[in-house]
Amino acid sequence: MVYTPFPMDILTAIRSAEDIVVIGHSNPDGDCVFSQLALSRVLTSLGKHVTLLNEGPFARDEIARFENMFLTEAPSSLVERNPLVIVVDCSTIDRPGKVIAPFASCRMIVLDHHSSGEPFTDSSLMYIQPLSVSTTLIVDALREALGVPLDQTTASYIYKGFVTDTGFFHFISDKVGGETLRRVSHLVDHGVSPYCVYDEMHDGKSLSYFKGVAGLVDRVQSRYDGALLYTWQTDDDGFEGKPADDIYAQLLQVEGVRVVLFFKQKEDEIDIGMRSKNGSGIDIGAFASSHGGGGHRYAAGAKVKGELDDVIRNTIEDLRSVL
Ligand SMILES: [Mn+2]
Repeated sequence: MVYTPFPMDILTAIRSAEDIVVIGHSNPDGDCVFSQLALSRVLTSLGKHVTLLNEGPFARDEIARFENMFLTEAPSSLVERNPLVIVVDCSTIDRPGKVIAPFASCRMIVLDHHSSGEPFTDSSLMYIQPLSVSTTLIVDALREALGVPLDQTTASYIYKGFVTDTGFFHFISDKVGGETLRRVSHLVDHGVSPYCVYDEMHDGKSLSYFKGVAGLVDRVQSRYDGALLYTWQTDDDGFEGKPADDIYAQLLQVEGVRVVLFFKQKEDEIDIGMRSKNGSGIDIGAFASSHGGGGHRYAAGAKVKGELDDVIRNTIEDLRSVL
């Protein structure tokens, strides 16, 4: 059973709260944004006053149009009301960035599915389920526990987080059981069209985006007899859009590959996106954790200060023992 019963403290805290702030991680992805949006609808239907906080940026195409539903800073009037805080899709307290600091003394519920991390609230207010393929499915389980009926818009948010984190059904192992897909079938019964959502979340890219992706693929380097493939993007590339997921999807299909790394220069920091191949036996989340980052078994990341060349060289060297 993936979705074990929710701690009574979580349900009681939500039922008795008037003001609730829902916080997600900075640089949000679809699972984070749609978890916040779905949870907001569930809580609003219970009569709660809900504020969505996320410092952004809302850089990905599929979430950009929802930006106006979020505050990027905590209003002091809200902090003074001592709201209940619910943090979603965050495994450590630094993931939300600066928006969480004003609420340090508030009661905090954490809903997450990352396999690594540092607890940052009372254990009775945490619901951490690494076997949940997305945080939106945890929100769906919470909705059910609170006795809130599903509606089409909430179902579409839950589905969009699910497809973001599963690469549209790709990264689902048998360990998560039929329970996961039964939850998804319920979403379809409530009016979600998988076909339409796929198109909605992929269409509208420019041709120059794909030429840019081709350029990044063109510079891919292979190490450890092809077990590692990596590429990089610098500020000078002037790239529009977020190519990482398209890069991973292609490179993870190459014969013999076990790990794909994508280095992205952001001013004085390098963002390292990491993926390991299903069946490779490599827990890239654990590797990311040992480099100050975190994530899941097959998908993780870390931010490292330094020059691009140095970070690439050091990371590749550190992977030697893993590969
Ligand atoms: Mn997630």
